[in-house]
Amino acid sequence: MSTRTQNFKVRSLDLAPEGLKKVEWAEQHMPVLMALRRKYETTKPLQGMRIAGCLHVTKETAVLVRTLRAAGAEVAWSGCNPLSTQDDVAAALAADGIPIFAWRGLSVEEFYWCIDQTIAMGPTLTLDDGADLIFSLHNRHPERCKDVLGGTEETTTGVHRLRAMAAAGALRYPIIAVNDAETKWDFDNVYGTGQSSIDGILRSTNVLLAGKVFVVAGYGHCGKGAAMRARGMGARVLVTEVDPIPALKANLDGFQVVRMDEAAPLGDIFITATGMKDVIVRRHFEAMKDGAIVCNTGHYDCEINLRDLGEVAPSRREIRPNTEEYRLPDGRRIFVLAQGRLVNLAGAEGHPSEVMDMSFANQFLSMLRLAREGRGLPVAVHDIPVEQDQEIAALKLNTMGIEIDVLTEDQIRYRDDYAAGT
Ligand code: 3DD
Repeated sequence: MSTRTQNFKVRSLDLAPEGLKKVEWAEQHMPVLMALRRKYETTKPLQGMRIAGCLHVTKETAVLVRTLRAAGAEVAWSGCNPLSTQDDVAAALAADGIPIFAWRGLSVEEFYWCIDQTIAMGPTLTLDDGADLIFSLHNRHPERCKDVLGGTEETTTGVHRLRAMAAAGALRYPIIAVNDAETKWDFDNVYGTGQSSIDGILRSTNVLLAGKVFVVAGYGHCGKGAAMRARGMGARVLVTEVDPIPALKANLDGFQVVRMDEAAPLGDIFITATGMKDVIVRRHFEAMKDGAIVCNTGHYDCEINLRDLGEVAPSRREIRPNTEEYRLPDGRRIFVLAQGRLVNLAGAEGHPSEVMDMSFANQFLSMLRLAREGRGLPVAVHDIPVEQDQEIAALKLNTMGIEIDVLTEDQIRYRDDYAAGT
């Protein structure tokens, strides 16, 4: 049972000491966010702000929460996925006085109850990953929206939904699309997902990747990362797509592009990274070889149709933590990781701290921007300013001790001289 006290609900406070050590480890690998914490902990520009956050409770998120609080904000937190909360980290935040409502394995009803506890705090800013918090505010607590200066969104699926919401005229406050920052999208989604998805598969199965046929559904930033790292481990990678442009990119990156119907009988390991539902369905399961491993690294658990699998494979059992064996009538076994939820967070610890450092620097700076100018921003989905991307990338390079060249005045004149000719 979880521990319920007046202002948090976590698995058990006893886990706090272990969680604190994880957070300290992450702080050592997030130099950009720590530099921003030192820069703003005196002036406290978020003083008076109440931030409701709904984002995977990991050691990296704890560093973000502590940085927001150091900048003066009151912060209340829930997880954005029923299986991704690291219970010891949640306990460390609770022990540190953060109103946090999150534990691994909560039900869907409890998931929304946790979000509601953070809404009850009366947020003036929201920080979301998958738009469940924003959607809950708009749909179930619309009276609270008038007090919200603005919000941010961390992931591709969330930004897509919020752009649709804005287009439908249903959005009630401005949103900054943190996911679409170059220093997030091109790093967290590619290098983070690439490493953490393989990490989740290996922690759940410990299978050898070398020589295996590794099927990646979706060649967006996340799928590209997973394909790149699986190839690096010696797997033979097949890519499936519905969009001709990423399909072409995959082909020119040296991956064989096929339809899922062709991949189904060939694959040893399948990972979905599409953001779309029903990517792997009944007919694919029926065609798979004995021992096929299926997992997902997209935000929601709709990409692998487990209802279909349950119908063709009525017998199932947990054969390893995070690994369920579905047995078909003819004896073939299909293994599903993390109940079809994002395998990198539900099966491992999510992306490494070094890439989350930049994602969360974007979150932090976007919170500052909304606190300063949220009221004046149009109710729409906004990109982060290019200067912010440049600032974060330069800060990151600096922490790595990497120096780059600088354009001379003459070169800048040349670049902007449209009459320069050949
Ligand atoms: N996400 C992946 N790893 C994470 C970590 N270590 N902490 C917090 C969140 C983490 C999810 C993000 O990559 C988010 O950008 C997404 O879902 O796209």
